[in-house]
Amino acid sequence: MMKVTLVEEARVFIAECYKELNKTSALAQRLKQIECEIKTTHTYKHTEEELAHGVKMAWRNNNRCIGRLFWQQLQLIDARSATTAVEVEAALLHHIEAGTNGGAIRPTITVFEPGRVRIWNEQLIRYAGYIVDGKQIGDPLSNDITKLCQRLGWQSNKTDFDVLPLLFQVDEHSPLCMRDIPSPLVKEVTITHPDYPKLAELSLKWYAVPIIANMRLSIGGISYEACPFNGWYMGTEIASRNLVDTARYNKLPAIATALGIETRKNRELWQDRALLELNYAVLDSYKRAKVQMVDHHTAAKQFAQFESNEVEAHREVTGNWAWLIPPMSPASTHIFHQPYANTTKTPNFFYKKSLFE
Ligand code: HEM
Ligand code: NRG
Repeated sequence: MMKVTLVEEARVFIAECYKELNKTSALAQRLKQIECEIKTTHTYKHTEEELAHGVKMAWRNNNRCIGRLFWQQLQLIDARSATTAVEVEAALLHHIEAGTNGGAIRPTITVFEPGRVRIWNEQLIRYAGYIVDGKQIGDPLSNDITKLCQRLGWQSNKTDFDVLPLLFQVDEHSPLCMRDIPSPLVKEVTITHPDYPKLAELSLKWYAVPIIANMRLSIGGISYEACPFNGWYMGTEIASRNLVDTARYNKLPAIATALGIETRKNRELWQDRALLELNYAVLDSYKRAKVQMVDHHTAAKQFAQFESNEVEAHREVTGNWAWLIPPMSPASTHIFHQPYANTTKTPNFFYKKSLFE
């Protein structure tokens, strides 16, 4: 396959972007200027307006995301001028605060200059994981980064829910910076069930806002390697996966016991009954705590609205079926009953090589 050049990728993005922004009259001049800039510097810089729209397109194009109805609401924080550890830390803490917004979560993305900042955290807020005396404590997904933090001098109480520090470099040659997140910035929700007080005795909780920090954002041939972004949670992410997967918190048997459900026979559906009540408890707990969260039925309805909006806008809806169906009662949503073209449009978010390998 012939290599697509930066100029070509820039051309395609800028043309689409300016069309969507009703700025086609400025297109020719901007393209000429970008071509000049690439000739002399081998790269080009997006204007803030291009970046603000490019990040929205990237969200809109992500095949795995069921939350895309709200793509136009994404707030950009342009942190391309952050170059020192103090500035990067301030930008990350500001994102946590602005995105959380006291529980009225704002979909937010912070974009750092390409090829500079490296964030080691998978999400800005994540619980640590340890193996102590052969027993797992906390989130097993975090065992590697937790070990690294400990090697760098991080001390913790070794509970199931220790919030990891921020871990980043200002560029690839700089030392790792490790900074605790001030706890007032970390909103958390304790999980209770209105009808089963015993569930509270498991002391389960989760943080309010998922802020994914380990993906790469590609816009018009430019790769933004540090671009933490957040929306709000769909209940199943926590109640059908994080607290339940055997490779995560693995709490289903304990939950069934707390609910007084017998766990001996598969065909009595104890797993399904426990999952249902945990999902109910998580949604109810976030509601009581006034932290925004969507249930999977509402999210699927919102996604249906997104699909019809896209048809209206004459854009093809692409999707990854296996990721779009919720992990609970998938066949109760329309998504289950139709296929999606899993082709990749850009701008988009991509995985990058793990920094731990
Ligand atoms: C994936 C929901 C906002 C980008 C997902 C997933 C869910 C979801 C349920 C699947 C996650 C999983 O199974 O682990 C939502 C909801 C949002 C939202 C309810 C509320 C506003 C956003 C925003 C962005 C975004 C603001 C980016 C600007 C993505 C991406 C993935 C994803 C890139 C795929 C992650 C991966 O490949 O690992 N979303 N999302 N989402 N979402 Fe969203
Ligand atoms: N399942 C992960 C989060 C993945 C993205 N989900 C969102 N994204 N809701 C978890 O922590 O459970 N978002 O940007 O809101």
